[in-house]
Amino acid sequence: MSDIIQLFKDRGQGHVFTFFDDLSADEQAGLIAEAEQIDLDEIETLVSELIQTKSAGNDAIADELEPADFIPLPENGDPELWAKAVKKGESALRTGRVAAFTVAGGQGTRLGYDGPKGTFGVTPVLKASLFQVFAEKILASTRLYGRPIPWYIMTSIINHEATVEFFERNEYFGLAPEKVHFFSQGLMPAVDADGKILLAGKANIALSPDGHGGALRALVRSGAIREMEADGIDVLSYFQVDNPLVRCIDPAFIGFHLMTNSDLSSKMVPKAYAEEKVGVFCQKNGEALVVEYSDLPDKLATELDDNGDLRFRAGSIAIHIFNRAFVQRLGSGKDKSAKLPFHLAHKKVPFLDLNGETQEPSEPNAYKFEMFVFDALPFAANPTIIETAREDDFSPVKNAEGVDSAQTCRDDQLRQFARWAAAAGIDIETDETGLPPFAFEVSPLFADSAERFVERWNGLAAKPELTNGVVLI
Ligand code: UD2
Repeated sequence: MSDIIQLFKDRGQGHVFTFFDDLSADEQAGLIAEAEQIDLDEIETLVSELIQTKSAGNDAIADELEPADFIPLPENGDPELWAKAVKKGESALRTGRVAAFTVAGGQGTRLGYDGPKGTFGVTPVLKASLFQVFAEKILASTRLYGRPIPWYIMTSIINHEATVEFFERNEYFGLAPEKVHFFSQGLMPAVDADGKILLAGKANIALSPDGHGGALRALVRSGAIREMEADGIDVLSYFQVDNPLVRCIDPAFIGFHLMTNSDLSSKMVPKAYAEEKVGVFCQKNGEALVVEYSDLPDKLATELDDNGDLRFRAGSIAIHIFNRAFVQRLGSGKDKSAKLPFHLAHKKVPFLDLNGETQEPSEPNAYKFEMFVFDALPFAANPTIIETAREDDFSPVKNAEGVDSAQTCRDDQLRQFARWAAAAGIDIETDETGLPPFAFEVSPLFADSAERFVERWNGLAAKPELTNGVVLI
């Protein structure tokens, strides 16, 4: 018997091999390979610490939390400091120190879209995909600063092949293919309430991605970090696949990160309302951390300060800059004192029972374990948080309808294009929210900021009329 089967039996997980003798040689090898990826010590610890121990409850942390400090926008703070940051960031870009990094391994279940989320069409006229928008922003920065900006994309077993195929089919949207790197994130098994690992089929364990926090170890395991080191890259600009408004490459943000010698920098926006589904930047015993919305006690989420603003208002919009050496330290797992914790998710997971029958549970039956990338914050030296304007950095597509949907994101893109047009003196009538009455589009290759738009527009010999369906490329 294979050692791994014996090991699973000894650790009370032998049922994973119940149907082993019915499998073909290939299937047996596949199941063994899946089992070998699982760290049974880790699973045992997680089951005893997260499932079998009752948590102390949210209110226990409430007394220790303080709002985190952040650098306000220039109009609320120090414009000279921002100008210095922009210069510093631009210089890092001109010397080729920066890579872009997108986490795109999630399942995107809420959107109800069948395919990698990055392939979802989001722009108002062309319905260009999220990946295309990011690619063009990166290409625009590459042209502006005269140095290639490598792009690392983390996928998962669910969407890796389809993602790579999408880029190939679209000729990498004009980027140099050798500068676009894909790697798959790690997996964790789902377990039942007794900590037993679930089977997805006779030859498969119920495995799912290990959360975006898995990015740190995946960056190390895949060799990406070593490659960056060889290329002289030490700044990783991190963003999620669901947010086409993000400034993928933001010189001011990069500059602040470098000026403060930070291991991990983050952007915040003031929360729009107390229940908004974003994590909140806090401090505990002098250390910065993000408390996820579901973990923030209600009394803190709704507390007001003396000005009548939310006291805990620094919303995390999942835009960060990582220092390469910091990723290496956390992702290699060598520093035992700096390990991302796992979070528990109680979910409905279809599984094969021990009679070989597939069960489709109607209630949550299983626990999944996920790491969150922002849990790296307490381990970071000089964590820096800067404010950003929501309308220029954040409008995610998460849901099929309602808030954070394709519709709200389309409207936010249109408002941005209309603001840029207004900055160039173009007269477009908008409603009171800034939304124009027709759809037009500005490709990032034409302009990816108001300043750039004005410059490009003024340089056009023949200026088109901005009407319905017009696209500036
Ligand atoms: C995330 C943040 C939330 C806020 C919000 C902003 C968490 C837990 N919460 O909420 O605080 O910042 O975003 O939009 O992150 N992903 C992977 N692998 C995985 C899981 C997720 O790559 O195993 C990627 C996924 O493809 C997406 C991103 O991580 O790009 C966010 O995942 P999500 O949609 O689960 O996060 P959400 O909306 O709960």
